[in-house]
Amino acid sequence: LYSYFPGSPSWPRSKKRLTYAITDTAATTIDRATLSRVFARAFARWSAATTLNFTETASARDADITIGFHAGDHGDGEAFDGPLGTLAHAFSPTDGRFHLDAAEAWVAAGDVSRASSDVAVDLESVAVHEIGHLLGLGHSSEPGAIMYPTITSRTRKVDLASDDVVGIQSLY
Ligand code: TQI
Ligand code: CA
Ligand code: ZN
Ligand code: ZN
Repeated sequence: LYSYFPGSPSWPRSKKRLTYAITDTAATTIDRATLSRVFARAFARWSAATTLNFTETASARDADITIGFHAGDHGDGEAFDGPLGTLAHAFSPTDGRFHLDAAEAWVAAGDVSRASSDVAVDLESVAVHEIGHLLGLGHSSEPGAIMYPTITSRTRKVDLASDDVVGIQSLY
């Protein structure tokens, strides 16, 4: 079963268009075009299940959601920890911050199960989960759900389960 954050915060129900900016990329070797494509695909999973729309914008100042790669202590009290452990974190609505651990062996294209690194992590899978948090979903007790709080390294999991869909549709 899905859950929400305490108090069930959400983006305003009248606001159907949310914008995002990919702002801090200095700490990753993944190129900009690839990042744009992967995050667009991750947002599309959620827009397909809701009346929400997501558009990338170049300006962080105008963006509802900001996405960036950070290493170690990056000033928000939630330090990253090197390969594996915490992969990424996102804050509840309407904060909009989504941070990824720059130390992960991110796989942005191709088959993560065949990656050369045994600590490889699929970027799109983590993005789909963190966008769930950005929109207001907490964790699910359903092992098949995107919002289930465990992912195996070298695994791709990007399809919303009906539990995720019912959860997000009940919030928006
Ligand atoms: N990051 C945790 C997560 O996103 C951070 C976190 C813990 C959190 N509790 C939270 C965020 C409550 C919001 C609300 O769950 S993580 C997974 C999963 C992580 C974990 O790096 O451990 C995924 C990132 F669910 F598979 F375990 C992505 Cl998909
Ligand atoms: Ca980590
Ligand atoms: Zn952070
Ligand atoms: Zn989570």
